Amino acid sequence: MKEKLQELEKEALLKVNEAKELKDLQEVRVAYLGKKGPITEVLRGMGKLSKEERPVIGELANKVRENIANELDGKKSTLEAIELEKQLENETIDVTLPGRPVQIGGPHLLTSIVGEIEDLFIGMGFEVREGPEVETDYYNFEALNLPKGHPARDMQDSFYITEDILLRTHTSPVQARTMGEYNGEKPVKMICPGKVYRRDTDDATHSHQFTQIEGLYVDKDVRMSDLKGVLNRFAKEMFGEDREIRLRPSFFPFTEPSVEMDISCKVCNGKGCSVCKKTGWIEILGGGMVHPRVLEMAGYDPDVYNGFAFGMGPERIAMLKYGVDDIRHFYINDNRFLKQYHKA
Ligand code: 2U9
Repeated sequence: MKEKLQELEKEALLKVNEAKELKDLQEVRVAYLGKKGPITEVLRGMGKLSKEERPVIGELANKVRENIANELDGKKSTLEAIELEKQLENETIDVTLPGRPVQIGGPHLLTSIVGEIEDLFIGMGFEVREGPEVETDYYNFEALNLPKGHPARDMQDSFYITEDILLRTHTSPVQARTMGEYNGEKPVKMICPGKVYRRDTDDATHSHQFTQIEGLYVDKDVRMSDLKGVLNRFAKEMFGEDREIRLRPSFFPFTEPSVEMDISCKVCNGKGCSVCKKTGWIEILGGGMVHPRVLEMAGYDPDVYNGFAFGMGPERIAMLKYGVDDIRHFYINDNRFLKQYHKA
């Protein structure tokens, strides 16, 4: 019995020594120290031993058991340390790997165009002014020679908030407010960019909300030729020095005389193509000499002061400049469209 126990101990310690993984150790533990293991069996069979043998074998069996358990625990710690080492090695982060590319944003095409137009007019001495998008009927219509019942009010179906308050249909009220602020005493030379609202059904060329940039120059002795000179410079800076402009007579309630301005078509160079509808010219903005009644209502004496005004839609300018075929591209915010216009 003594030899058997010593043999079992030797055998078990050898297996512990050979174990390569934690699961091997567990197998050894179950095989030698488990309830059905040989040492337990020896202890169970103690009753059959003589009185003298019993304590000797009992002590030895416990010792063997303890030795194997100690070895198992020692080896377990070693294997666990090796496993942890391996795991740390596998999970190491290679800080020298290149990072994932980050999508870089950029200004919206409309923001860029508005900024470009602003810069051009600032260069010609205009100041940039902004005003409220929620306007009074007075500043949006009345002060611009559009009294109640004027047919042009029907042309501009508007978003009314109350009978007297609406979302502005153009940026002209900002100019009317500025003239009022200057009190008819000093010249006005300004542009006003901003959002405007009209009750239109959205399609490729209409949007219920769009952008306008309007300009106003009020001073003593302002002439139509000043308007033509400023707009000619704008057109050439914006679309290229090789573009020509032409003014056609038109009508706006707030300007008299009124004009519309065309630029020569870049696609066909004035010969006529589908872009310019075979005319060789493309309409880009409207303008005229400020109506004396508008000057008067804002506190400027029309016998002393006069002025020119103009208005344009930056979406249309961008569409012509970059060949964008649908105004809704500006508002859908599809990054595949927008990122084409991000400058590097
Ligand atoms: C005041 C006096 C006169 C602003 C003007 C236009 C002509 C014009 C449109 C072009 C396309 C706007 O974007 S658009 O829909 N505008 O043609 N705007 S004259 O005249 C003013 C403004 C303010 C006090």
